[in-house]
Amino acid sequence: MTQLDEKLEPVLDEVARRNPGEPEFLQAVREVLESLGRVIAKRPEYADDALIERICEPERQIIFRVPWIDDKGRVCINRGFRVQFNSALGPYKGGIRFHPSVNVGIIKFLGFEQTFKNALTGLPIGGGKGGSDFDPKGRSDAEVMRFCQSFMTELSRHIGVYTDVPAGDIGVGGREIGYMFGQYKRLRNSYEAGVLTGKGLSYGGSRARTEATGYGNTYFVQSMLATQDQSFDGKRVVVSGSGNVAIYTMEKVGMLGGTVVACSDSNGYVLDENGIDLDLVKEIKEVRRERIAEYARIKGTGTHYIAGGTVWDVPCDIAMPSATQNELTGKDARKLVRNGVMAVGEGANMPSTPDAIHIFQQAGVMFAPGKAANAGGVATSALEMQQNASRDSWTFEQTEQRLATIMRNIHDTCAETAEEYGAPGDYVLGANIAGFVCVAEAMEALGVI
Ligand code: NDP
Ligand code: 2IT
Repeated sequence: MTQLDEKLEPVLDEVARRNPGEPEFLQAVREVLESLGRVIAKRPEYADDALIERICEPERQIIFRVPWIDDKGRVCINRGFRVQFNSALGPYKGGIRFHPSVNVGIIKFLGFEQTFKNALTGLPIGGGKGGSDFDPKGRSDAEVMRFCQSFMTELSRHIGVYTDVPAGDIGVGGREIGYMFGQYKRLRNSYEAGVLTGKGLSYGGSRARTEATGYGNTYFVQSMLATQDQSFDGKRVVVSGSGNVAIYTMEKVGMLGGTVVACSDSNGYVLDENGIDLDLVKEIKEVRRERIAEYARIKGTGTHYIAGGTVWDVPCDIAMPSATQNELTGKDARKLVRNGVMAVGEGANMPSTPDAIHIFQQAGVMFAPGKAANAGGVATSALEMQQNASRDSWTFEQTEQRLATIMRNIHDTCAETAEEYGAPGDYVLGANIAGFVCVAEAMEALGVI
């Protein structure tokens, strides 16, 4: 594992002291700090004025009560969060996650990652993240609506077109964004379309935003493969998850000639050697909101559902983790390497454990870290903000073209930065340094903030 520069050890110690019981946040900070040793060796001024310490401290953290009433008339309580991490480059920008595992440490790690990811897009957006420990599974549309309205009643005090612009993440898709936008509009008596992104096309959403994260990750991996004269054509691909990011990763991989043979949800995975039938996955997940086990039940012979298993047991050329943090462990990485994996593209945020990343890099597997590879979602959110600000609406082709160019630029920036700092091919280092330098330069220019 990369060693931490001794000048940065006290920074990490202080972050650990200040944020007890938040292992995911510490994991994300440690990974970035491990990359920064090379930066402060080259440009010592970045270690001045507690700049790195300031970057590790969120600008503002909001925690609130979300009371709501279920279909049986019972009062339920959840906890809501918004961590406004860094606004040096633009208004805070980042998704909202509804999942029972959400706590302040999870939201903080996501906000920290988001800050550098957003910088890498080259667009004027700061970093933030929000969410709740609300579990939408098994809830009726009416319950989800009442929850979203209550959540937004408090959140609306803290967001705005020029302040903070949330979007979706795990458990928050088009339905939830619609309910939240509806409530925001009522509370403000003002149609501020640009306050949320990921909106429906009928009320100010952008074409290609739904597809953007999965398509973007696939474009990133395509660029990475091209550096070794490889492509998706004829490759066997495994994708974890079967939500927004996973579905549109599978779609673009198929368009580029790859075959996705397995995908999953939190209960298990399905294997289909003929290639996953994406229309069926969309029907199960986007329309019926059912479990992936249904896939094998409907398809029958030739498909397998493995309850409780890990999708990383399936041999593949390319792995694209698209579910959640720390879903791909050192053990999984060793298995993938043994099975001949050549590239990994992280659609999810921090899905590979530090151990797993180390194993991939040591084995010479091309590795695309989430904060670069999944930036297409937030980049297209920024394009949605542009369209809302100019009261315009672009075609799918135009928007996807912008996304493809942005992803190519992020790839090239990460590759060139890794090269410049003496670690060619290390996209983790390239992404961390390039993202950091952007944020650090803006913060220096703005004085002690
Ligand atoms: P969705 O809610 O649409 O899908 C999430 C998928 O991951 C589901 O299949 C879900 O299974 C699975 N999953 C979630 N949590 C767990 C868990 N604890 N253990 C096992 N499986 C789990 O979310 P998205 O597709 O939007 O997000 C997926 C990942 O991509 C997240 O890490 C998110 O932060 C990241 N991301 C999302 C972006 C976006 O634009 N949406 C942009 C950039 C990154 P189940 O239904 O069983 O829970
Ligand atoms: O993690 C992410 O980048 C997202 N969930 C998307 C954020 C956004 O503002 O579009």
